[in-house]
Amino acid sequence: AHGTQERTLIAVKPDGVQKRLVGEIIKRFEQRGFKLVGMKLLQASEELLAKHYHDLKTKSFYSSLIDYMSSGPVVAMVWEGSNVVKTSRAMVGETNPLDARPGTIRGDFSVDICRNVIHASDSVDGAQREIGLWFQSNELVDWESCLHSNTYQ
Ligand code: DGI
Repeated sequence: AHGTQERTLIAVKPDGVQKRLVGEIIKRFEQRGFKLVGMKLLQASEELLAKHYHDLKTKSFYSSLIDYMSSGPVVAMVWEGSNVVKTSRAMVGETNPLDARPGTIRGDFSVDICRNVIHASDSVDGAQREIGLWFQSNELVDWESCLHSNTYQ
């Protein structure tokens, strides 16, 4: 149960907050057995979003993406566990909700690529970079799980 511990950045996007999906999303990560080590509700600045999405700066949809992501509050979280980066991408589903399978978060709660409910880091290195953008180190809490079974990470 205690393999290599990874961390990932999960963010409930403004449409996810508006659709009251914060609790549902937290529930899925808790039930999967991951450990919550950081969480906050914030209005993301354009400066933060520009850093977060720097890869996409040349894309045609970039400015609408920044407008959407800054249109309302986001819930940013850091989840920890073995293989959490890859597993959370599987839980989230494909970028385009039309390709996301039922049972995934995007496949269950969205239909539009411009409002796809949730962000999840796509690599261990990317996660580290993103966590550094969204959180100060003193906002992350290291706590020991007292449930030492195979159920919890
Ligand atoms: O890691 P993902 O969020 O699954 O995907 P990504 O990092 O390639 O893109 C970041 C976000 O940008 C994505 O969640 C939605 C938006 N996006 C990506 N590709 C397109 C897009 N938006 C539009 N309108 N069209 C796209 O082709």
